[in-house]
Amino acid sequence: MRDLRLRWACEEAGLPYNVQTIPFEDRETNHLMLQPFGQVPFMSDGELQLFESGACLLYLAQKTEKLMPRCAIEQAHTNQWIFSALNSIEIVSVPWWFLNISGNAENDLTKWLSNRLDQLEAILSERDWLVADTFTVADLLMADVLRVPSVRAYGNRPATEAYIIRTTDRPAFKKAYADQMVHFELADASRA
Ligand SMILES: N[C@@H](CCC(=O)N[C@@H](CS)C(=O)NCC(=O)O)C(=O)O
Repeated sequence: MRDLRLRWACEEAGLPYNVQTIPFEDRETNHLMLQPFGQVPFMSDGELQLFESGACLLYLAQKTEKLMPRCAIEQAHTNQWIFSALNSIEIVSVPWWFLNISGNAENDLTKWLSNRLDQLEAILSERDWLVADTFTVADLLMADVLRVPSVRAYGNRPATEAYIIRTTDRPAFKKAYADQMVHFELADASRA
């Protein structure tokens, strides 16, 4: 779930936060004012109400150098890789994943995704992090897009695999992930 991205960013940045659950039932009446497409995640910070995980991450990143360098050029490069993760990788990986789980494993998106992942593998073979030799919110997002089990298991791309391990080995990811699992379990139990 894409809400993990926001948790993970807050953990990396040491920002206090709390997570709430919103039911997917009756989205027309209880959800659309907060997220016009009825999706999650969305967030608030004081008066600010924000949706789109990429926009939320960029907002959080402006609060701390731990997520984005302060140098204008490096910020531009962070933005660039944020858009790449969403608009060059996830734009293919999500429809590909959807076709796969709905029984269309032989689909035309496979070649497209494969090409994108190979191109990214070439980049990740040459460096540990996407921007400025350091972990940024762009790595957080790219790793979250890539770590989807079917996407990461698809093909042999050792640099990409090492990158996902490097990013998800971070204490902030581990805490965010563990907390999210507990959150889901409690939410399921309260619905049962
Ligand atoms: N572009 C949105 C996508 C959000 C999204 O697809 N969220 C999923 C859950 S991870 C969702 O709410 N799906 C239900 C739906 O699209 O109706 C973002 O990055 O925030």
